[in-house]
Amino acid sequence: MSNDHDHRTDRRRARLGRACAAGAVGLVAAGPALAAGELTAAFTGPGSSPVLAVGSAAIDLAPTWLKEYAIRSFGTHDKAALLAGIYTVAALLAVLSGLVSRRRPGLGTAVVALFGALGVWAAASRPTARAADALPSVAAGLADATALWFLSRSLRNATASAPALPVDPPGSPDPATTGPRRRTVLVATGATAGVAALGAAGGRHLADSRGDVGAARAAVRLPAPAVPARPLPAGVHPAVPGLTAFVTPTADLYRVDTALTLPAIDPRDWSLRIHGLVDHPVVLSFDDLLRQPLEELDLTLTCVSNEVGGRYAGTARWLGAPLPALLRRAGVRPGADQLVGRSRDGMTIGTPLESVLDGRRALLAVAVNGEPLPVAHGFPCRSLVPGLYGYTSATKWLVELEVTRFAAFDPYWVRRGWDRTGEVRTASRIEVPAPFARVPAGDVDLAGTAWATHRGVAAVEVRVDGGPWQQAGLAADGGPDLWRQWSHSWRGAIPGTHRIEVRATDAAGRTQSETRTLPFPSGSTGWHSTVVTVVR
Ligand SMILES: Nc1nc2c(c(=O)[nH]1)N[C@H]1C(S)=C(S)[C@@H](COP(=O)(O)O)O[C@H]1N2
Ligand SMILES: [Mo]
Repeated sequence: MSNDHDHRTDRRRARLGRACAAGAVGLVAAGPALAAGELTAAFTGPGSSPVLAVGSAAIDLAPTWLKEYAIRSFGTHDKAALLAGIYTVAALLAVLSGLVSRRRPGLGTAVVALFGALGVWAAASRPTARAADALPSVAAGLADATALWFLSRSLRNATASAPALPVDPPGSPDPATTGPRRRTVLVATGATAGVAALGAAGGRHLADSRGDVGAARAAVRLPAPAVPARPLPAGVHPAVPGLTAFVTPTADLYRVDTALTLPAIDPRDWSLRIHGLVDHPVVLSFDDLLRQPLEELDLTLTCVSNEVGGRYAGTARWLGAPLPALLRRAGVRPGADQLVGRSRDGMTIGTPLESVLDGRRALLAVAVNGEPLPVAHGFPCRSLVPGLYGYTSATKWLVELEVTRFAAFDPYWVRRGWDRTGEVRTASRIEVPAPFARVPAGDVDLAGTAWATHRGVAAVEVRVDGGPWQQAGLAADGGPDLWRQWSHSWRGAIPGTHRIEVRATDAAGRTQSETRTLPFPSGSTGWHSTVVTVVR
């Protein structure tokens, strides 16, 4: 091999080494940004942290297909997936800022400034934004720019201080990564990373402790209901192993919302304002709410994003103040047709007023299954309206109810093209046997759950391999606001692969349509089916 060739390889290696060092410097310089952002956000509110603000803006800007895709593929982990994506993009930009700073420090600063500006814009775009929400991103940008300037300068000095190739003998170590200057760079980089890690962890901790409403939640004393729920009839749940529980344990309730950080609301600082097209606007404190004649309501809540056979449905015993009575007290004016709930985090949810006032048991719920609402499910207060999907009825972290008109205001999901009524579609699913289960030949237990919330389920039918529909046995009826479980004995199943299908009919006599549609814009339709293998 020629000497010349060695030179070239060495030079290439040295260049690569320097590029890596510069990229690493950019990445490390983003550490103080993270720390400054978190520490500042501990005071301005967790939602204003640059990463979370950008994440929330991304959620609001995401097209419907992408949101549906995220809910479908990541389920309740959709937010973790989003944050992982944001951190990845941020890390790439940080590396880029280090690389360009090598030759053009000004350009590096520009990349950082762009990044800070993105955070400021995102924070300002939040529906609940205040001027102070820009501070964490500004602090992060300044910290990043300072660290980047300082670290790249020491890296440049280390590189420049050594004589350049090819004067060096072949194989001599790269000056940027050796010698006393190298130690300076390493120490500075390490110290920056260490301080940043401490700062970020400290900021997180501070934010968590400031936003912890666990104690306030534990201190809530729930009054006894003025109207207790009737006990559920015996036999609402067929004793088939593997079938969903009739009442969903609170920990298993599905969660769907746009909140990257859960609103932390101390009930002592909470109030609910009922205003708009009313004769007497009302403001209720949490104690005022608890002094209402509280009612218990057994209700199945479902999400419009639930796909055929999906798990975004749950049944619980809710406790709350009757909403129709409060609205009547406020005096709804003629012409009003929409009730808009606003949450502490700026979500708006619009409910047809006629649904709330037609006699159904709409609630301002404060408790579920005997406990104050979990923070993830709306503590301290959320609305519930039987028969409507969550996105048009179930505002969590509720702070405001505005009586208005559909013509006057489009709430969050309606602006994104979803149906403004949100009436729950009839749905049914097969839970037993599990998909692709292997079951012994002979009689096979089939079982599942169906709902047509507020209308009630009148019939469930199943069929095997496209054969004749057969009536499934319906378990005891808990009432129209609750799902209904079913079971059926499939007689004489013979070995092989079989397809089982289910469909339900609501109390109005309408049977689920076979046509498969996606959740957007008014809920999925189609028959759920499952494939099982019968073995000898
Ligand atoms: N503040 C707020 N309330 C919200 C939402 C939200 O994103 N933010 N999502 C709604 C949707 S789409 C559904 S299905 C229900 C889900 O309630 P859960 O998470 O308690 O099951 O909450 C509703 N209320
Ligand atoms: Mo939903």
